[in-house]
Amino acid sequence: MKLILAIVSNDDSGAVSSALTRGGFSVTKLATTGGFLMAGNMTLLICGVEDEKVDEVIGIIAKHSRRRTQVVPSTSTMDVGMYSSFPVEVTVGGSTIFVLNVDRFEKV
Ligand code: 2BA
Repeated sequence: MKLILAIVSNDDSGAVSSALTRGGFSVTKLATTGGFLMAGNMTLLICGVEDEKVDEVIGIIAKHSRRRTQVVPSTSTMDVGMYSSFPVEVTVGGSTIFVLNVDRFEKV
């Protein structure tokens, strides 16, 4: 039996947790913050996953949090008090997943 920890972006967390719940998995969402960018993300706890279901869980997470590019507006200063706006492509989404062994799992 495994505990799966998945760190997903806030934008994708709703779709990922809904899909996992529909798939019959129990999910707990923790609001977390990345140590590098200090931006909010979401850590999903999926506990009590049978070994043979781990790939299914990872597949669901991957399907709903794919890494993709997005064009966002950015500005730069032109030294004479003027700003120019131009689109830049940034990568968003993706998940970081840890699979841990569970020695004992009980609900009392
Ligand atoms: P990702 O590698 O996709 O990581 C996204 C978030 O997942 C991280 O947020 C962190 O909260 C978590 N995470 C990733 N790997 C982890 C691990 N081994 N253990 C625990 N948590 C982990 P941030 O730390 O804010 O990082 C955001 C993005 O910044 C990262 O995206 C990566 O592209 C970049 N990054 C992170 N640390 C970096 C570093 N030391 N140097 C260069 N880029 C870094």
